[in-house]
Amino acid sequence: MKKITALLSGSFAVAGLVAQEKPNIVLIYADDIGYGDLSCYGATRVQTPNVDALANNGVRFRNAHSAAATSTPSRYGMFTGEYPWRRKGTGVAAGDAALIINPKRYTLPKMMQEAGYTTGAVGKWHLGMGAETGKQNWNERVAPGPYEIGFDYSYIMAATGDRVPCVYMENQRAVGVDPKDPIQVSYTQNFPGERTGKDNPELLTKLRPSHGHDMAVVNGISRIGFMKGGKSALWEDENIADSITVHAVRFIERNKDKPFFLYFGTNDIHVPRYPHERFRGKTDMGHRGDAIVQFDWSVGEVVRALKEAGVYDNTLIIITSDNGPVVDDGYEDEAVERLKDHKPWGPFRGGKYSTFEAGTRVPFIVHWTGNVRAGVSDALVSQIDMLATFSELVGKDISEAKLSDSQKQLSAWLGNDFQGRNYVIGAAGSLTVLTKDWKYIEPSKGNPYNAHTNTELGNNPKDQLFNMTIDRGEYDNVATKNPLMVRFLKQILEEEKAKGIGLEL
Ligand code: NG6
Ligand code: CA
Repeated sequence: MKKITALLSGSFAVAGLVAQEKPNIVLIYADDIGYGDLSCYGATRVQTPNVDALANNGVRFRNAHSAAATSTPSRYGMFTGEYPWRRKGTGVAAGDAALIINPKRYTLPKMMQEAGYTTGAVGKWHLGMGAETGKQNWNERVAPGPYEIGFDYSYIMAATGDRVPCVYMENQRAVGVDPKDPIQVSYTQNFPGERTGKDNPELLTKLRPSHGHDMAVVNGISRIGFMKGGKSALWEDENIADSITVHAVRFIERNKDKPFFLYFGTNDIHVPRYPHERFRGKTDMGHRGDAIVQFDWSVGEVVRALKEAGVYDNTLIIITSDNGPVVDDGYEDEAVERLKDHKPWGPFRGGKYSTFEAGTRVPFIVHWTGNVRAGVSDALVSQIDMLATFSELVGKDISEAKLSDSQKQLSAWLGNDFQGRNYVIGAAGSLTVLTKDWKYIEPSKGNPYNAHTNTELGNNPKDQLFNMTIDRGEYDNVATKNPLMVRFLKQILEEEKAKGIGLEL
C-alpha cells in the first residue's frame, strides 16, 4: 500500500513538472461562424466532430464575446487588448489599408515573444499592411506588417477572400509572383483593359455577387477592389483552406521543440464561400454549410499535427470566431435558400454587424489536456482578455498600461471560475454594456436593419435595456421600466469612454 502511494505521489510530481513546462498556444480564429453553427453548440444539419471533440474535453463557453461585430476591430482588440472603439480607423479594412496597429504598440504576439515563444500568423489577417494606404508595392516586401507587431513568421491573406490582392503573402512577400507580371492594386479606379464582374458577368463562372463585389474578377469570382497582374500568384478559392492549413501544420512541425504561439485565422466561412470539391454536398445547406465542414477539417488537421509532433497535451487550443453569422453577405451561394431551420445565430438576435447579441456572442472553446475543468461555462469572457490572460498563463508580468482593456481571466478561461468579467463593452453601430444579467445598448440613429444581409442591426434612437436572465433573445426592451439600471449601465459606459479615445502609446 505504502509503495502504491509513493508511486502515485511520484507520478503526480512528474505530472506537476509537465504542467509547469510552458504550454504552446494555438488560437484557431474562424471567420463569421455563428454561435449556432457548430454541432457542439446545437447545430444538427452540419456535423463538426473535430471541434466537438475539443469541446467535449475542454471548456465550452456560452457567454463569450468578440470585441466587435466585424473582423478588423475584433482582431485589433484581440491582438492589442484595447477596445477597438477607442481607436479611429479600426473599422473593416480595405485590401490596401495600411497596418492599423501601430508598431510601437504592445501586442499579444510581442508579449509571447518576450516570454520566449516563437510566434506565427497563418490565414486571414485583415489588419492592413504597409505604412500608407494605397501605397504598397505588392511585388516587394510589404512592411510594416505581422513581423513588426510581433509575429516571427506569417503566411497570410492580406485582407479577406473578397478583397484584392488575391494572393498569399509569406513573410510579407507575395508568394509565386512573376516579376514580369507585377501585381497592381487600386481601390479607386480600374486598370485600363481589366475586365470586371459588373461589365463582364460571363466571366463569373464560380460565383456571382448578390450585392457589391463586382470589381476585379479572380478565379471566376468578382471581388471588392481592382487588381491587375500577378497571374501566377493568384489564389484559387477552393484551395485556400488546404493552403493555409498546410502552412499552419508546417509551423507546428518546425517549432515543436520550443514553445510556440500560432494564430490560425481561417478563411472559412467568410464569403466568397467556395469549398474544395471534397467538401461539397457534405451538408444540405450548400456552400455555407460545406464551408463549416471544411473549417472542421482544418481543426482536425491542426489537432493531428499537434499529436504527431507529440505536443498535443502541452498545447492550449482555443477555437472561436471573429464575429457572428451572416447568411447572404454578398454572393449568390444559395445560403439563404438552403438555410431552412438551421439557426446560425443560435438563440440570439441579430448577427454579424449587429449590436444585438448574435453580433459578438461567439463560440469559444478552450482545450488543454488535464489542465481545464472540462464542461460548459456561463462565465462572461471576452477575446479582449487574450493579452492579459495569456500573460498570466506564460508567467509574464506586464504593466497595467500595456494591458489596456485586457483583464487576467485565466481562472475563468480554464473553467474554474464561473463569473468571469463583471461587464464587457461591445461595439457595432453603437456601444453596448453587457453584464451577466443585463444588456444596455446606447441610442443610435443608424439604420435598424440591413436589407442586403437581412440583419437586425440593433440600432434604435432610444435606450435599450434587456434582462438577459429571462430575455436573452432581446425582444422586450425594459429601459423605461428600469431607469436605475439604465443609469447604472450608462455610467459604466461613460466611465469607460472617459478612460480615453485615441490614447497615446
Ligand atoms: C462588407 C462586405 C462583406 C464583408 C464585410 C467584412 C460588401 C457588399 N460587403 O463590406 O462581404 O466582406 O465587409 O466582413 O462588400 S469581415 O468579416 O471581414 O468583417
Ligand atoms: Ca468576420
